[in-house]
Amino acid sequence: MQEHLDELARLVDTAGARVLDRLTQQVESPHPGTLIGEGKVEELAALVAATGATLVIFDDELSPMQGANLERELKVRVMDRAEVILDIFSTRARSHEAKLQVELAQLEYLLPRLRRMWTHLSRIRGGIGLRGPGETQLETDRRMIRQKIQWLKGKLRDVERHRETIRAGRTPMLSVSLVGYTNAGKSSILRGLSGQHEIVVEDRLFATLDTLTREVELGEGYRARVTDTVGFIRKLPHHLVASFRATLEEARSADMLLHVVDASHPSWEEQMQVVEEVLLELGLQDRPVLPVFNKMDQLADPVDFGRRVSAIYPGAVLTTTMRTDGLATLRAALREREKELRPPTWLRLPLTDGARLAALYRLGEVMERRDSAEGFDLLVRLPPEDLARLRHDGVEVLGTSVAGAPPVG
Ligand SMILES: Nc1nc2c(ncn2[C@@H]2O[C@H](COP(=O)(O)OP(=O)(O)O)[C@@H](O)[C@H]2O)c(=O)[nH]1
Ligand SMILES: [Mg+2]
Repeated sequence: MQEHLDELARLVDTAGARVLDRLTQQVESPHPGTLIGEGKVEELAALVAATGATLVIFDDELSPMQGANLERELKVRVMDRAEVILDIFSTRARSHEAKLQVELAQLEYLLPRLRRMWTHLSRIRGGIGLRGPGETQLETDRRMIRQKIQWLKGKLRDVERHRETIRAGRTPMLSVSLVGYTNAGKSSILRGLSGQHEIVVEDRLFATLDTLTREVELGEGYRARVTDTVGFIRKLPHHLVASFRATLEEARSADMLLHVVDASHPSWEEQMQVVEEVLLELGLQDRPVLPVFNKMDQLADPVDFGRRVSAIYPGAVLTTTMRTDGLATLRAALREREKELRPPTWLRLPLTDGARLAALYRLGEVMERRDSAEGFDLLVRLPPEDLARLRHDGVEVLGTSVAGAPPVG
């Protein structure tokens, strides 16, 4: 509970407000009109008066009606966690795409709360001579917002198509997407893997809103395409999840998701659960997931932690971005995954096909080579797409084998 409020306080800080005080209540059955009980509303009003607060933020979701009622009672602006998150997103969106997505989420959030927002507006303007909006005005506004929502959705579909085209044109290689709770270290991992120090890492919530993709070297000639995206958090507004679909499309097309977990966080288990729920909401629950426990340098007993976690998540990878070799385990795990996707295959090239022979060394890993009068026999690991192309071009495929000798036939 306190921890949820600590997290809310960090969100509020990120949004640029200062926390003056906190109030909690164990709500047995939420009050339909105000969420918290009558007595608690009075207590809250007194606290607002005593501290001179200009804003009250609820960790739990408020219905449009509850928000309006509370504002009337407290006479200050009232927000819920979702609105704070939306606010942060709106100030942090950089790319055209992120801006479209945030605006869509904001309008979807605004629509059922329009009347209340109008009240704000008239209060801010002093309210002198300004009547509240008439029903016709509200209806006009609603219609305009709906039109804008449709327009934004259309734009985002264009963005999605554009991304698809880019994806289709890329050289095929293992692709992985970093997902995880905000602040777990996703961007740090991409920075460490790619060696690109301009990637933004911050001890803040939601430093990253834009999808960023980098091709990284895994060692032994293996490479992967790694994508960093927006982090998840408890009670991420549904509108936001829905409107970030285009960005998260990258994750859908990835061969594998890397679920980055802050192992040093006291509630890492709850955070993992939140991430899994968001993945479910996005329809990504069936993607292969590799759990990556990061910030291992912060643990008092990393060996014990590793043992416990491997029992629950076999194959889990332990990392730290604070040491130069802290991502070696992750690189190795990704290489292994890539090898699984490329079973060793024996090919036979005619002796005259020197050009293709050179291409094979470039495209894949040549594990063994036997030259004979019949041609070059090669045991290679190749991306499935390249293998398919070779077959199509008439290259003789002798078979798939892990054993040393080429299958005779
Ligand atoms: N101690 C420690 N801190 C880390 C590690 N990885 C990232 N951090 C810090 O955690 C914070 C969030 O990192 P960031 O990569 O921006 O997280 P993201 O929100 O998941 O992208 C930053 O202050 C990082 O310096 C790690 O392995 N160990
Ligand atoms: Mg980040």
